[in-house]
Amino acid sequence: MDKNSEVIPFLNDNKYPGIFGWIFSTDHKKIGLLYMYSTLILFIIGVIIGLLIRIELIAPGKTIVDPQTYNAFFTVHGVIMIFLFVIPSIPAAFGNLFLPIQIGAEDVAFPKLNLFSWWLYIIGLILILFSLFTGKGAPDTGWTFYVPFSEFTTTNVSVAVIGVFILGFSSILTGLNFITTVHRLRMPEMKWMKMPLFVWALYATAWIQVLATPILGITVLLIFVERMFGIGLFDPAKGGDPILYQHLFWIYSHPAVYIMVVPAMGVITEIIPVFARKHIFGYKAIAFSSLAIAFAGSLVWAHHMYTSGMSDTAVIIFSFLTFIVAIPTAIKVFNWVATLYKGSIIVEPPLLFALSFIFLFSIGGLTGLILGAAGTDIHVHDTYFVVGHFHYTIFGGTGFGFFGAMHYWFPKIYGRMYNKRIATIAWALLFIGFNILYFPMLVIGMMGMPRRYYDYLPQYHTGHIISTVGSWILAVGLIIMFYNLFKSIKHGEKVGKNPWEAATLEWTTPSPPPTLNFVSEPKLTRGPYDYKGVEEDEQYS
Ligand code: HEM
Ligand SMILES: [Cu+2]
Repeated sequence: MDKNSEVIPFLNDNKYPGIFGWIFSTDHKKIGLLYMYSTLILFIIGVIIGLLIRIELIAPGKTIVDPQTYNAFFTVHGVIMIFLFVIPSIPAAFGNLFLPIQIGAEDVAFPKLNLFSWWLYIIGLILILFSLFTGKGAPDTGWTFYVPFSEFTTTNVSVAVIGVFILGFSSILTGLNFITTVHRLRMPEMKWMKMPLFVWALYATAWIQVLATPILGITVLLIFVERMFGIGLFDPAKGGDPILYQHLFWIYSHPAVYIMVVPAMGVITEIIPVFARKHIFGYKAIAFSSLAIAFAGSLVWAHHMYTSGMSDTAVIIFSFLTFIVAIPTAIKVFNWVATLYKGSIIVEPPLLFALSFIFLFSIGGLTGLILGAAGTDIHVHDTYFVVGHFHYTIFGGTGFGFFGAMHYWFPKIYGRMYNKRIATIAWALLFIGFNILYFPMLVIGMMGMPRRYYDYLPQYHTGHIISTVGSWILAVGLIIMFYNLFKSIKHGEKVGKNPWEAATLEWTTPSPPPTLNFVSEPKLTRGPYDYKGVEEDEQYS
């Protein structure tokens, strides 16, 4: 393989000078990195606003901002984290980077559409940023834009919802591209049951993106229309129905939580067998449970609406369906644990993130059952218990899955390794800070602390102090983690093709991969989790 040294890695292959070589590139890997950098910047902005929220809440009464600004803070924090970070992050960043390589393809099915999707993301982002600084102030509705408030408020909701509408298109097009890519561009030897499970997870996600996202697009567009023309869709005073809005919103937004977490589960499924040196336990069960989650997860939207006045029968049906989703989810967790069982476990940073994903996501799932059960939900509905629950699921799950992906694929993307000791220290701080930050939220939520409140009663004070201190520990962990990764892009130790001795196709091509992904026609010599005789990493020379 002397040819490797002549191959230009995708990072240096520039048709245009400077930044244009990136923002006009149709290479799926560059687009993946564009998404990764843009979603990470948004994540950092979202975190800074989250830290400000926590500082405001460290004591009752006013601490740093007035109530109106506070409302803008939690709205913008939520909108950024959901629509600009977690939904696009793993599929658009790591899916773009590795889906084609894992199936032996040169690119996605529609490379130009892929670039266009990123541009739509940026346009949506610009509109949302625009909405913060123009008109009569940043939106203050919460990220759910619940009517009728979102129609009466004078803040800049109209611009923000158009931004969300455009982001929806970006997501749909990415999904469409991935579905077509998986169907049409797999190398011939790669049958469905030989695909890496990350590809399966992305495939299931792509279907949700294509089928559910249009509903969100229409819904936010209807808010815009009603704000502009006052035609009485959702406003009861004009004969509209606010509950209709909630149905439409959650018919998308519940499946959206699976857009966020199924790809992360895919990442975990790649990491665990590599570091347990064992074939994944229950390949088919994991593949089909991704599809099952996508399907069953589309039927449970009304569990967000138990308190909105549905019939008892409806409540019971939606509660039952919600519990059904726990089955394919639990199948995955059992299979990960079974893979680890009696494995020859090698503790490396990606595995630490994967293990904390399992732990934190399980707490998220269990608290989710408390919310999914109609009886207990009545007590904790709209309290901090909900805030604790979804941070455990989405940040503890998807967020840690994303960090795991960064640490797992970093050497492949940049051809260098980060400092593993620093990565481990960062991980420990993240994990500890995370629990100190969010666990008290579950407790004060059960005590009755309402969600989205500026001020609170003295009995919640201790919980808020602990939580705010936790947010600082977490922030230190993030700074160390990003510093370590960022520095290693240029200064990390060089690595060869396959530093983890993994078996999927991306590890058979040079690090970083060349523009068309493979130096010579890729060959499928083993299953994706078959580690027998995986070649030791060649030293970089
Ligand atoms: C340092 C990290 C973070 C901190 C300190 C933080 C803190 C908070 C706090 C205190 C609230 C509640 C605001 C209120 O109810 O008044 C909140 C809300 C929210 N957070 Fe975070 N958060 C962080 C990271 C994240 C991440 C990574 C995500 C998504 C992946 C996220 C998604 C949300 C959403 C969607 C809301 C809206 C809450 C609602 O609808 O009531 N947050 N965050
Ligand atoms: Cu839901």
